[in-house]
Amino acid sequence: MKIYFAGSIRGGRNDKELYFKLIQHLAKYGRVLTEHVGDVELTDIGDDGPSDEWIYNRDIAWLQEADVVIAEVSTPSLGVGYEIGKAEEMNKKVLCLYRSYQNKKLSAMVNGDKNLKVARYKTLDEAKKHIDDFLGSKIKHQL
Ligand code: 6IA
Repeated sequence: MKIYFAGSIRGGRNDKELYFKLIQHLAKYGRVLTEHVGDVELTDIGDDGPSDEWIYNRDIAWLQEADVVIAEVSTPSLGVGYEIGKAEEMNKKVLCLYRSYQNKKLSAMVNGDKNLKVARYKTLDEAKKHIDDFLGSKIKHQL
């Protein structure tokens, strides 16, 4: 299974360790195409590629290639929101993981979209359980 993990880069890197741990868990299910999102050395400047256009084209190609998309949406990110919209357009199954804190509400454009699976969690173990339920059902669905 090819997995596209989306998480904030220029939107802010506060959750980078969490992304790293989620990606480690996802790797048990298949190949995570976007491992760099969990790179703890990566800052919110976020440019290693030749240009933003190159990064965009590579990420869209990976989205197309992916079987599922897992987006961590607790740190608001334009890029992650864009990727979720694109993935939906491509008819991909999308799981959005949201850690509610400080009474901050998730964007209505994600929370209100019935084509997305939005899962709330507080602990890493809860987030992993959501992933297991989502990918477990995806595997069964394919059989
Ligand atoms: O608006 P943001 O930067 O927060 O958007 C983050 C999302 O866009 C992530 O889910 C990524 O898939 C994608 N993205 C944004 N910047 C990059 C990037 N920069 N490389 C790959 N995907 C990106 C280069 C960083 C590099 C060290 C790998």
